[in-house]
Amino acid sequence: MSDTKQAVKPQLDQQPLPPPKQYGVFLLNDDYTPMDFVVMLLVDVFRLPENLAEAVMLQVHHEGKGLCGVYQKDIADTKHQQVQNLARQAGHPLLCTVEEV
Ligand code: NFA
Repeated sequence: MSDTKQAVKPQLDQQPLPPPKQYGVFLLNDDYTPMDFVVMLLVDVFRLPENLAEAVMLQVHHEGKGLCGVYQKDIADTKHQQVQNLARQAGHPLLCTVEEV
């Protein structure tokens, strides 16, 4: 039986892939979502430590918008969906956006 295995050619001439695009997930302020709920989301969804979660929540509250985390597209979209699902289940109008950064 002949050996049909092909030699694997090392592709040393190929350029490395460009780094994947990065997407920020931002929270937007509103007048109704409780501060404690926003802090809980930042800890549970974005894995921020409590003190940083509080700082991001206050930034959103005072400045209208704040960055929660930066991810590749599929992960950013999942975080966005988790935020919207948890907010709607709890009856809060909290909004979040995904933007290339
Ligand atoms: N502005 C909201 C309040 O006063 C708190 C809030 C913070 C909402 C961050 C949304 C995002 N209850």
